[in-house]
Amino acid sequence: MNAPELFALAVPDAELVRLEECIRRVVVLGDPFLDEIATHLIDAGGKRLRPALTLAAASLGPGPRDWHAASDDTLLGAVSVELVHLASLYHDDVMDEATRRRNVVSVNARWGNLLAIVAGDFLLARSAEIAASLGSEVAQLLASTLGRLCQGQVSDVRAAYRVERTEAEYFSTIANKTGALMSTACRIGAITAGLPREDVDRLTTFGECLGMVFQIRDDVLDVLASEQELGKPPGQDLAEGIYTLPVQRALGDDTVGPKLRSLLGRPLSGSEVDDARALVAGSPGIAAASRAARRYAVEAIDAARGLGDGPVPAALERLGLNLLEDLERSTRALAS
Ligand code: GRG
Repeated sequence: MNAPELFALAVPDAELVRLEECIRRVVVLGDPFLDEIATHLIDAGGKRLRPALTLAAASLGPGPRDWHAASDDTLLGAVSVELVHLASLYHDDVMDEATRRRNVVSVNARWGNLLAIVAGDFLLARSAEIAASLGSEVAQLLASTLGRLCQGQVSDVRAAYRVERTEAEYFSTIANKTGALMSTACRIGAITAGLPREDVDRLTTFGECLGMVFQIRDDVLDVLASEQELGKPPGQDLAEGIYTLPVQRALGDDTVGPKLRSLLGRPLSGSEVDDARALVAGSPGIAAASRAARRYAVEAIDAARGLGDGPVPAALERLGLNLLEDLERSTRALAS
């Protein structure tokens, strides 16, 4: 399954067009230089998974649980979520000295770190302004989510090259880095559509658990996938000393652990990254990470089922299943 199919939520095309128009309208203020930097990654594409979650959640308002046109508030909520995500990518690429993002040159590589950071701040500012127009609950939610993103990023930086990083630390970091914004994307859709509180909470749980599955899958793919599949060199986490769940489990394995431990804990050369990837790929760490993802996927799917019958709950459930099945397929392919 390719990426668009894997992540497809079946948002109607007309809604996706409205979303794209709204993102650009909010960001383009008429200064050609700033406009170009601020729209660089928007034009480069991306899955738009988070705003799609907002639109899906809002479609669960009164009436059949099918797709319908989002209100202006929901659309702005979806845009504010995507802008926080974009800003985090601008800043993350500066921190990682990344050269590519969304299959184009990264903002920092093209315009330098200073402009990449300030342009990221600009996107955040636009997001905050929109969020404020949607009321204090949405504004507060987005601000606390931003705080969680920063907490997640700081804990990743602090964990660099620490082979003794605990699994509890790993789970809390990915919940903050990835679970938080997916959860908020769903919650903002639910709030702006005036859903009953129990559905707001179900959608929040769905987004948080989906984010966990998404990130564990990402971390497994960093070990297993090729550069062509990833669109960036594999093993980047290992190279940067970020030891994710499959690596942690491999470190705890009696057969592979000692050899892996002797490699890690310091920056690695290209061939050492390949050696470390091969050790983790040949360890029980991949299957263990896949089992952990399954637990979160089951929780996400349960939450989606609690949202009743209809195309939109079914699409949410399918998304959770797709991510899990894709991860389990990679794990099985390795074993065979
Ligand atoms: C300035 C908002 C802000 C935050 C500062 C840099 C930082 C703190 C946080 C970064 C957190 C981070 C990079 C988390 C990873 C998120 C992630 C899974 C990105 C990839 O998401 P996709 O695959 O990307 O949905 P596309 O390009 O498809 O949108």
